[in-house]
Amino acid sequence: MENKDILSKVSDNASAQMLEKSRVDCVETCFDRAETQKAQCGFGKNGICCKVCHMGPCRITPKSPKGVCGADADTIVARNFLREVAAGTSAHSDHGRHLVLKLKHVAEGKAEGYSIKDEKALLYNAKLYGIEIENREKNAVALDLANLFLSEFSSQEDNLKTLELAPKKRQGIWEAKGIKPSGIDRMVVESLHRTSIGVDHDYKNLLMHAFRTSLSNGWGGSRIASIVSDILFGTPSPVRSAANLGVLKENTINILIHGHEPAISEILTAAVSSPDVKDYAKAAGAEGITLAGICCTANEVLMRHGVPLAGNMLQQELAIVTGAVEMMIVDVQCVMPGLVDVAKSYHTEIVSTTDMAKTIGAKHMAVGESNPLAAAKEIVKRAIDNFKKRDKSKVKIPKENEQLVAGFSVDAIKYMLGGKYRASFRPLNDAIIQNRILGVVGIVGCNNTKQKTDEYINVLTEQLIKNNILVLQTGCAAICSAKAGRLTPETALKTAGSGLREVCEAVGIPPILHMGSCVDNTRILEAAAEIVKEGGLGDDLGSLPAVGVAAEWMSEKAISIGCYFVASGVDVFLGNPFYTSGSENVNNYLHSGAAADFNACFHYCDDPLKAAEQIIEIINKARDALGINKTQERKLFDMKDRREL
Ligand code: SF4
Ligand code: MSK
Repeated sequence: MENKDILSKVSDNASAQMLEKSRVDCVETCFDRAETQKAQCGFGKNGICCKVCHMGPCRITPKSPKGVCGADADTIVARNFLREVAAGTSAHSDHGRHLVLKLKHVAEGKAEGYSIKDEKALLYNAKLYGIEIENREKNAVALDLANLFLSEFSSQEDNLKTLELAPKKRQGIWEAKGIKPSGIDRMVVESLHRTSIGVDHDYKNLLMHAFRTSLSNGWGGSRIASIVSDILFGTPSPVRSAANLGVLKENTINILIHGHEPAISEILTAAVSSPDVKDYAKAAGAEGITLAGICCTANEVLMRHGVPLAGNMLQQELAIVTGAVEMMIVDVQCVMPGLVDVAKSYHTEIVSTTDMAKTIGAKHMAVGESNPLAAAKEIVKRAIDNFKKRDKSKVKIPKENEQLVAGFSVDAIKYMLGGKYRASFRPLNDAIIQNRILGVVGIVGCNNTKQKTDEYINVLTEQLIKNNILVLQTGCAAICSAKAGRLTPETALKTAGSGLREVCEAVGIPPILHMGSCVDNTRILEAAAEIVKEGGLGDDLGSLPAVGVAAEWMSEKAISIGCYFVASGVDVFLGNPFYTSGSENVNNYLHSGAAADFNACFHYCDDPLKAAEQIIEIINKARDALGINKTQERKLFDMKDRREL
């Protein structure tokens, strides 16, 4: 691969160096495989290939506008879309379910190695769901909460209780449209039923169920996952750390954790810092152990322990190409099967830890229910044993290693804004009303080999903060800003607009807030619901000057996330398109018609600068509707103002 080709694929220098090294080492990565997959199937891209029964596969063309059963493009495209939403919903929600079961086992005294780390979060959430907390043992409260959450998965007729955390007006919209979900599992099963041969053929009916299913993710499975993670592992608060492949070290044992579910990575974090494991590493001739993360497992342990970020989605193979990784420990989601082949060229071992996610060629070492800490230590010691196999001639660690601040849970933001005794969103609402902050944009999602990594996210983020828009980030998008050095107040404030800078400096927050993993997108909704509750910016999520962006998305999870944002009233920009263009009706509904139902829809824009302009236009329209789009008297928000609050 020529240097200019490499620079057209990745934005950061560390990735470029490793991509170049992969060429020298004759290692194939996703960037090479993307080349060999270049002529991608047009039927797949347009969503007009159907194989839900074995009379097919049927493909829609002008000459054959209907499948064997008579299904047209609208039906086929809508069915495919709903199946993607169902898959995304199931991934996030199953993650949530595993955590709820862990909470249940903790409450029953059956989960060795785990405990309730954040009792305040337990009591706060139990109260939120109407569970009695006075004079009760915390385990009894936790058991009730876990059982309530399990019923959110299994409920057959009742609507999800978690929906009640949304503003009343939005709940009314869901009721009126008939899309209030009942149990999460039922929504996913019904999605598969409806899309099987000969069931639901009305594209609009299928799409409405897509939105209903997504709500069972955003206001169900994902929200529950974030709540339970906070209870079991602690609610994140601001923490300093570092990002990019330069966090790996020449003289330490380098272990990467990759995937999504925090239960295993929490135990691994504990194992790495235990004295016997540290001594074992020293005895192996290393200066210590460097634990770092990839993708959203990285975000989980960064938010709670300050574990550094080695990289985002498309850096998972490049991290191994450094030649300095003793082991990559994986759990679920976004883990490429290609890792095993890359690892063969170095001494790296890939270890899978959960029975539901195995890869041929990876060593499987389950971290189960019985003595998980011992299992985690065994894995880490195996990584240490691997250190002696490292071939120094193959080691090249890029220098890139940017400082960052992360850990902005909703609780932490409230605390930063209002202080310990008056934690509140009021100062943010006032700053928006007074036009110091124009609006809020959530930038979420992945990297995609179809786009130069990180570029869309970086360009858009810079434009937005320049225009006084507070940016909330999660997932691999947040890792992208971290690598660009934009997650410290010091660097980000240099490019922020004057109003945003004033507010951020007064309350001590950066203009780009890292709020967690991709499951934590619900923290963005939680923050939006808090802003509505605080008052002065309308009575619905749909009235806020707020927009969501999935800039470089690739996963079915991102489609589900986009749908629950739109159904919640938040417009969503996509940096690459859905596979829906084969049906004008489906495409038009998603990209404009939905606005009549939800006051929000999807927008596809492949140019981040144009996207910034369109986002600002949407935000200004929302401000006009709220009657706050006039220049207010500009005034610094000082300590006196905060005390008066
Ligand atoms: Fe073809 Fe209809 Fe079967 Fe789909 S469901 S594969 S369109 S016959
Ligand atoms: S890991 S879903 S690539 S954000 Fe959550 Fe990153 Fe997207 Fe996976």
